[in-house]
Amino acid sequence: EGFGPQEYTAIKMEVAEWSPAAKEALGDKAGGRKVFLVAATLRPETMYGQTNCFVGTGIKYGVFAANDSEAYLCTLRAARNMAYQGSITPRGNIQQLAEIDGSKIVGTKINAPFALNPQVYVLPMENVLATKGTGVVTSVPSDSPDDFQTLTDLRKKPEFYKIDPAWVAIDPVPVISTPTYGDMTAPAVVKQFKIQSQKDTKQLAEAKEVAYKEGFYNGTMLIGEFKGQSVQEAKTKVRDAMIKENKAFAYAE
Ligand code: A2H
Repeated sequence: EGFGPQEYTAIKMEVAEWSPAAKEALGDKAGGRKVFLVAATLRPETMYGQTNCFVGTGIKYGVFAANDSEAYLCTLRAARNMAYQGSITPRGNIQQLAEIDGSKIVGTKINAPFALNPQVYVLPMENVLATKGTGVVTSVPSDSPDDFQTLTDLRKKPEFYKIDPAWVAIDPVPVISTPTYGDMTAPAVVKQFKIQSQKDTKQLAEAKEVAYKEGFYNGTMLIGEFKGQSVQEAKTKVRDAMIKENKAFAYAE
């Protein structure tokens, strides 16, 4: 990791239908506000390929008022950063409406902005860090080795992970083409590194580095408004378009 702040794009994924456990835990605490799961990403240009979203089952999340009509679900740590950065109003002030365990959010259906599959499910991921980003990770298995391997694990053992197989039904979507790995960079790199499960964290870290560099320096968009353009060109354009449509905002830490 480099020095200085990391610049993320915070993706706003509106809750379409809460899981029964989340519904019970939250009641009407959001006060009629629309609630969004907020995911921090370094790859906004891949959002066309979201197939689900991940939370950590051992992580505590909060629902925070963003303004009078919207609330954000993320970690308390992230909400504090958002408040200092002015993405939660009034600036510097956080109002926590509810607290909820990650395990209860699993199974919630959300709207994934810009995605080819506009509604996706929240699933558990073992390697979500409470100390990074918002604690919510949007999943793009075509381009993220971590996301692809976690989806693979969940599909193999749905009972073990306490999920409904219907929640992992969406297949990876080709978003970016790379000269070395083709239209599905993450699955190809996971195979190359012989990764077997999301517990192979060391190989996954290497795979992540390889896939990230290949996509960023050599990738071409296969989908969306900037189809045919290089990833380097498209990245900021997709980000700006999402922010303009109020589907995302800048987040740094
Ligand atoms: B990225 P860095 Cl397609 N715990 O978004 C674990 N991982 C987290 C996280 C957390 N709390 N918060 C964010 N992340 C993930 C897309 C993506 C990402 C693709 C390819 C690579 C990639 C879709 N998931 O990241 O440690 C998020 O996944 C590889 C760099 O700050 C976020 O971007 O460098 C990335 O890790 C941030 O990782």
